[in-house]
Amino acid sequence: MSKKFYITTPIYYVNDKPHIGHAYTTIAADVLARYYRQKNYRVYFVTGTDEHGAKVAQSANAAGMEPKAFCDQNSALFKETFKALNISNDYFIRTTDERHRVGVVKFLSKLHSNGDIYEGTYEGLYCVGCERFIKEKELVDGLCPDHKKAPEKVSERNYFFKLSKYLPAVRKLIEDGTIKILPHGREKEVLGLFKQDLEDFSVSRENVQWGIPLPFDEKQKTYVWVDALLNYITAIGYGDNDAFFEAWWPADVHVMARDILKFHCVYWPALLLAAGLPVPKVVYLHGFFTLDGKKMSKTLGNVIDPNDLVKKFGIDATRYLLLTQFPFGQDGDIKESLFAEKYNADLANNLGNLVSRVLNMIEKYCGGTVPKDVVSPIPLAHVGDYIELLQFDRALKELWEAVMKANQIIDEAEPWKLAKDPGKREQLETVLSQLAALLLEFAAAIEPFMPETADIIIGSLNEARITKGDPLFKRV
Ligand code: ME8
Repeated sequence: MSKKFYITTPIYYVNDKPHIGHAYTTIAADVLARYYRQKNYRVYFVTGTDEHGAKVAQSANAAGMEPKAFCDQNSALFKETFKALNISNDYFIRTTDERHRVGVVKFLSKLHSNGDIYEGTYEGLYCVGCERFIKEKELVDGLCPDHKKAPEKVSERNYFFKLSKYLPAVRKLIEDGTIKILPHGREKEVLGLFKQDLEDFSVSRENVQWGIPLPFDEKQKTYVWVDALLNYITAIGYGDNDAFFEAWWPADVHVMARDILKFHCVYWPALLLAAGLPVPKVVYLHGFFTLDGKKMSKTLGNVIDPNDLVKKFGIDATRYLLLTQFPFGQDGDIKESLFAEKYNADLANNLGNLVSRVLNMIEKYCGGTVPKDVVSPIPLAHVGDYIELLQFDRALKELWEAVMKANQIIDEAEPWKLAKDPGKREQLETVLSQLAALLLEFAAAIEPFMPETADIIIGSLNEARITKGDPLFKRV
């Protein structure tokens, strides 16, 4: 049987509608999922929405809505947006799903009966934006450095998870590579966390009503991060479908930005160990981007809705533009003003022209059929390796270099001149056949990134009679 590949994105908070940060991670995961399907892996790709907790409850309240109705509305927006971006997820999990609740209850009951959950009192600060307890010394001028808001003072009865008991084991799993933290460099950041004071953390909140009741104390609601992390197993049947769960767990890769590193690289493996479950194979932490140098935020009014990009540029171009802004593993800056320029240069001009030139010449000079069965003159040797390393920008760079070379081949060969000289027929047929072979290879390699474009190119070249067709990308 072919190999399995279970890939996840974070589940996103539904306190607001989706933005290009959510689109960015989900498109990247989609590229991997499509790539491994192409390689005949059995792929299961999960994304979804994180719906409980104080932040969502407060936003629902501000909107004058019941939390569940508010979640239904915003979760639907995420679903629609991912559809609009041609995301090929096999499953969309919502933490308000009944099957998720069943899994959470099973998991927490197990930890409780093993003695890994104990009752205590939390006194300290809580940042609703982060949905986490925050320490005095982390504050800058009394404010959470990420959310620029003063945290709430809380004093409440909580249940705690014995994180301390599992820390040495988690650390060892990271050090010996059982859990791979990628890209290289982030691993150091994670191991650095173990040198700080990592304390047992709360698995419940007493003062937050919007959540899953603890099975052993119904007055307490499951802490939103514990609820959320468990999505990775409930989505594949932990709690309601053992066989399916066994077939897919552990995750082959959890993809996310580095903002949620601690939860995924420390808390999550520790929780799994406590439940006697295998740990994920890879946690990939990509960079966090700013928009024109500023943090994307509602207050600044600079949040970009991915649906607006799709309306302006189309689906594949949106996917391309987001992934080519900066190297995937690094932090970066997105400049909205450069989108149109890059679209016109790379897509409308370079790729669009190449495809239309080749199809047009095959129609005009070869009666609409590729005359010869030849190999592509430009190898695309590393694209697959780059994708496997999540170096999407490098994969796309290699592909676009091939496009530019192909355009150069046309300029140098001048097929329109060859066509006028019967003695040069052989040469004309060879060059046009090579270009057709290149386009087919290019289309297969671009499929994970730009599935519709790949289909159009392959479809055009497989027509009984090839014609120039419509432009792939209209200039904007
Ligand atoms: O953290 N740059 O949800 P969230 C890059 N519900 N990626 C970005 C980004 C940016 N500027 N902004 C958002 C949560 N992202 C929790 C997760 S998982 C068990 C629970 C992406 O809605 C990136 O993937 O705040 C980041 O990790 C995620 O959105 C945070 O989404």
